[in-house]
Amino acid sequence: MRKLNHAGVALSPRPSKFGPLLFAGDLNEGLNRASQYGFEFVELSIRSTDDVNPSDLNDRLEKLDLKVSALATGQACLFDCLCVGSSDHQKRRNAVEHLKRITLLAKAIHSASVIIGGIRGFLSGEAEERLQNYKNGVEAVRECAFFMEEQGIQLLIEPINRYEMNWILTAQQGLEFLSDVGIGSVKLLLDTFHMNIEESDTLAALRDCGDRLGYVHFADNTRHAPGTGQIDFISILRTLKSISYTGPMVAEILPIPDDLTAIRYTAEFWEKVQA
Ligand code: LER
Ligand code: MN
Repeated sequence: MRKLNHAGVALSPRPSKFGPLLFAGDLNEGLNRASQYGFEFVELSIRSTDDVNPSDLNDRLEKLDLKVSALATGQACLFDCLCVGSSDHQKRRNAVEHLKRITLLAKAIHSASVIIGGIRGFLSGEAEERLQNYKNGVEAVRECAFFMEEQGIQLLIEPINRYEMNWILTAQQGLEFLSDVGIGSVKLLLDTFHMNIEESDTLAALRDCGDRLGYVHFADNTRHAPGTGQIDFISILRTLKSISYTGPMVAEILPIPDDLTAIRYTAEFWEKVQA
């Protein structure tokens, strides 16, 4: 099997009720299979910094010729109330401190980036109150971005669809948020599953991001392996090429029909489109 350059799969070291993660609770199996199929990257969805042992993981990664493309952080908001958009000052502080610990973990396992997606949580309130909560969220992310910049870790902001989140749903809103944060190194992560719900023109949204796009999640409209549904990935790949995108392309998909078949379908998709 040849190396699937730039391609990766999203895994979770612990079992998780958050669905689109392969081999959740069996990291070793996930790493073995990712390596067997030739993926360059794994992304790890981390609920707590205790989820992995950095030195053991570094050994495994080296043996299996894998790199960690990013640490995803949403589980901490979903399950532990550590949410960046919280209206409660102390809860926001806890989320920021948690993200700083995750940043140090990223550094220890040579992960290039940390994702702020689901960890934003919901913005509460109407009008002025909501605007204040948004501004507090911007401040919290700016503090994380400064810290990550100092540590040499890329911060990625992921727009997420309306059924899971109520702020930063589209690429355009993501770009506005980046300009509110005002730190040039922060980039966007776009997820084809969310884009299929929120964008009126996915290809134009990718083009509008240009070099502010730092990472892409690949999943089909069903959130199954890319290539198994209705999304036109050939046009997406062509558009990514046209904006000179060379970053990670990570399948964040449901383990359907099962983990092994889902990772195999993903590898077959990349074999086909890279042929
Ligand atoms: C995370 O990458 C994601 O895509 C979201 O669905 C998280 O809630
Ligand atoms: Mn995603």
